[in-house]
Amino acid sequence: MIRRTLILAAAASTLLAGSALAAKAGAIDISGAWSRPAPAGGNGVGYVVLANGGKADRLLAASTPVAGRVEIHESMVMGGKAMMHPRPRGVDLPAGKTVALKPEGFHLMLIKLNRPLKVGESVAVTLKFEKAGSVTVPFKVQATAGAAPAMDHSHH
Ligand SMILES: [Cu+2]
Repeated sequence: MIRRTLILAAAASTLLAGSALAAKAGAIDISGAWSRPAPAGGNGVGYVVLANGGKADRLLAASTPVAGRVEIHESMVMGGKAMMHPRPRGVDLPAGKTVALKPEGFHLMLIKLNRPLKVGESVAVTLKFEKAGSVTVPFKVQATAGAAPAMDHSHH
């Protein structure tokens, strides 16, 4: 696992000069991983783009040393109100398709952060795929995704 992570990190830095935000698990290209600043004891989020160049797969779970656990959620608007629902079965990654975990859609929820997440740092999140196995990816902590509105995660 450690050896694989090192190889992936080296490959990512070679392929994307200046960016350590891409990795690969099997046929799945992982890019654009980011998170938001959040206080210790609170919940953080994780967004990432998964491009599946192989057979149908699934994002099953995720974990990180900075949170007690990670859940996969889906945001949706119901009756004009933004809500989130756990997706215990994970996220389908159809063959040849790109699925983005992003604000107002699927996201990782980093439950009960054991330390604050600060803008500019990266947190290691391990993504577990049904077929492609596990890979650890740095999620860059940044204030915004650009036009994306801030989401309220306080109901957790
Ligand atoms: Cu959530």
